[in-house]
Amino acid sequence: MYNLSNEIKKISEKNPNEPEFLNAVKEVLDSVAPVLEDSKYEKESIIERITEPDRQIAFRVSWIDDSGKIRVNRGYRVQFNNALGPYKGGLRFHPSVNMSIIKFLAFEQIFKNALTGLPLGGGKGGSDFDPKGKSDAEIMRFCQSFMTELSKYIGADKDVPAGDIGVGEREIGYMFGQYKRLRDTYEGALTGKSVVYGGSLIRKQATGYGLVYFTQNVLNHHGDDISGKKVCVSGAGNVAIHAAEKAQQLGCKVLTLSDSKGWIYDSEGIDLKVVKDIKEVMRKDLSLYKESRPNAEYHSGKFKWTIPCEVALPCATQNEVDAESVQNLINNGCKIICEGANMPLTAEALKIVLNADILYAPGKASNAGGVAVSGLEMSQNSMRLKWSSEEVDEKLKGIMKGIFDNISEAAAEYGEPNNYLMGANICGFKRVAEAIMKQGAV
Ligand code: NDP
Ligand code: 2IT
Repeated sequence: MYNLSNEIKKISEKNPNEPEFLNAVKEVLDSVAPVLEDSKYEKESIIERITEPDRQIAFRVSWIDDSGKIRVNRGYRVQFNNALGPYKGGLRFHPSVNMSIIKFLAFEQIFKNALTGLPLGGGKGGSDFDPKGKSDAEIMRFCQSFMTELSKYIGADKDVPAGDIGVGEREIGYMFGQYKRLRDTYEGALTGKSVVYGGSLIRKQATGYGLVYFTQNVLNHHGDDISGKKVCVSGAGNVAIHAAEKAQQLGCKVLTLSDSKGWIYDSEGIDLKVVKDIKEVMRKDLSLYKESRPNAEYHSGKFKWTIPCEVALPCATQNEVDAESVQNLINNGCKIICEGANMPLTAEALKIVLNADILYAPGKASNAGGVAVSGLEMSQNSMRLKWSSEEVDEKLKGIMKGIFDNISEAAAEYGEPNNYLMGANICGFKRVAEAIMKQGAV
């Protein structure tokens, strides 16, 4: 049987200077400790195999800015595990991107993708390129250069990237165009494409909508309903906007959003038309919100979750919610935190939440709607057909319900029925481990 602290020590020594990755590994291994009591996992070296990526690729991306100067960034793709299907996971363009962050995201993605029940392995990629303040032409030249190298490693049956922070429909379009030109093949090697040329309806909305469907499932299970709830959301990107949109459609009042510069509080409920115009059309910051909604508040700096709410949906980035913030939520009577972002709670904040009287769902379960609809986009591309919005939305609802049912069953089986972190990690881990064990010494 495994000695877990020994294993964690070995992994830490093998991956120095990778705090985000090590944090993600520790969280999963801590949760699955009761499963690992079965000695078959140790016999089959599952921890060693599941924590070592199949391969991690880093490459130079040279591109020419509008002044004619050659600029250099670093690109990454971590192909972590393909026991269940082709590597699948987003690309992040943000100056903070490094190998530790990409490895942590790829590691989380393995279990998230397993939870969807679709045939998807786990991977993630990106670059330290900062899309902010760049012209469309600069974004295009960067994406083309990035894909010139990435195209050597991906393919519809091999590795299928999508969007993440800083990568949306525009960037996917430029990368898809370049991939097609290099390969001379029209295949679904990327998801999150525009619906104009092979994207799935509802993909853009899927992570945010799925998050709210998931939250509704948890609340229903506890004899409650999302309708009429006060909701705080952080972030103002793809996930945050569509989470807020679905919450409003289901009768919630959404009070806050945030971005990297500051946050807004609108006691009458956020006007998403104004937000979409600022963030998606003008690509500016939320300080402009007050120009259209003078009664709203704008605060520069970090959002500390000080506005009382019943539902909290962190949808910006990792480690955005610290101990003080979760304490604010708990003190103000928040009932549930469901993660739209990947690992938005710091390890310290998570510890507080797990010991408090508040429901909590980890991102690998609650934000899996995005990659699930990416899986459906892959199916539609392979079949050369297109499902209606209603069809995709129904499938998304079914997948989110399936994830909740499975993880709550796993949590109950291991004696902690409300511990959805444990349920998600156990359920995802067991699926991947079973698949690895059936495929021999790979
Ligand atoms: P976007 O780039 O569309 O939006 C990100 C938002 O978060 C922006 O409002 C951005 O602010 C803010 N933000 C990013 N980094 C920071 C930071 N360091 N500090 C403060 N604010 C920050 O990304 P997505 O909405 O796609 O992704 C949000 C989260 O959801 C990420 O954790 C991502 O991994 C996760 N996720 C995304 C999925 C998807 O399908 N897109 C699927 C599942 C999870 P600003 O506008 O100022 O840049
Ligand atoms: O974190 C995620 O799940 C994503 N960024 C979406 C991945 C995908 O392949 O759709």
